[in-house]
Amino acid sequence: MSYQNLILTEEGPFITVTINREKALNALNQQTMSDLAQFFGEDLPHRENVRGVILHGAGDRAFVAGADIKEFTSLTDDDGANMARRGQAVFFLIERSKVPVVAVIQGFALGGGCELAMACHMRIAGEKARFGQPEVNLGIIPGYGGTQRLIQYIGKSKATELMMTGDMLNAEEAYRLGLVNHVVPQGEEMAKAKELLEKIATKGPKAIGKVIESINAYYQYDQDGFAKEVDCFGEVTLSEDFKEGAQAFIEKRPANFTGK
Ligand code: CO8
Repeated sequence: MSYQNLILTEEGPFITVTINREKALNALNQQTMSDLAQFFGEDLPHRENVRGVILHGAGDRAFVAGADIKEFTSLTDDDGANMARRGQAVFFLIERSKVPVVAVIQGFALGGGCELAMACHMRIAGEKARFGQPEVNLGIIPGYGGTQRLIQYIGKSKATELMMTGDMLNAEEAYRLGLVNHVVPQGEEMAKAKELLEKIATKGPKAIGKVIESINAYYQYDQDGFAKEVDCFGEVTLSEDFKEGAQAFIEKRPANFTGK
């Protein structure tokens, strides 16, 4: 299979998937989302000998700086909810993968990037990593599962604060709150991820798949939150504030929100 925005590097039983949009800080445009859906939905399930996947972003400035804001300006009325629904479906493919997926985070993991990292089974952060859900700066909310998964990882109080302020966590704070599994010096992220996956690869692959399935079941007791997020996301993408927020980002100026 071929991918426009992903680079696959195979090394023994492991595949490293690089999101390759360095100039846009690896922002998730629709092509990249399609590539991720193709890899995790169609390609990976047929590779029986794969024992782990590392997901990271090209360069050292960002894992992923969010959904591609430049694509937002052409959204039509129904697009917001549909994009959120489709994006959640892609991230469910990752979360439900039978082989472990480890996110390696260097630099920014913001918005959809933080949501992508949270859909992976584990996260290794470099010491300069930054995490956040800054969607409110654009007049929208997280739409790729962030309102649900951030609470699962760090608890409701801090998740609420982060999603309302758009503030970022540094790597140590993210570790202390339980968002990441390990923080390592810059340049050692990949080695740590490989070390982790090599250890897991010595265990029974079927058992690892069932660990993932069972852990995911813990969070399926109420999927209404995800549906609610889709509805809310659809609503905010219809607002004037959102148009203003996206335009202000592109024009590199502060947004002038009116609450409409
Ligand atoms: N989308 C598109 N382009 C981006 C994005 C993005 N999310 N982030 C950065 N870029 C681009 C910049 O526009 C810039 O491009 P150019 O050189 O052509 O102007 C390039 O990447 C480098 O960025 P900066 O010059 O801004 O780099 P800085 O080091 O000054 O700042 C930041 C880095 C802080 C990461 C800054 O770029 C930033 O704030 N980015 C936006 C972060 C953000 O708001 N992310 C959330 C987006 S919304 C989202 O993810 C919603 C998810 C759910 C979507 C549901 C379906 C629609």
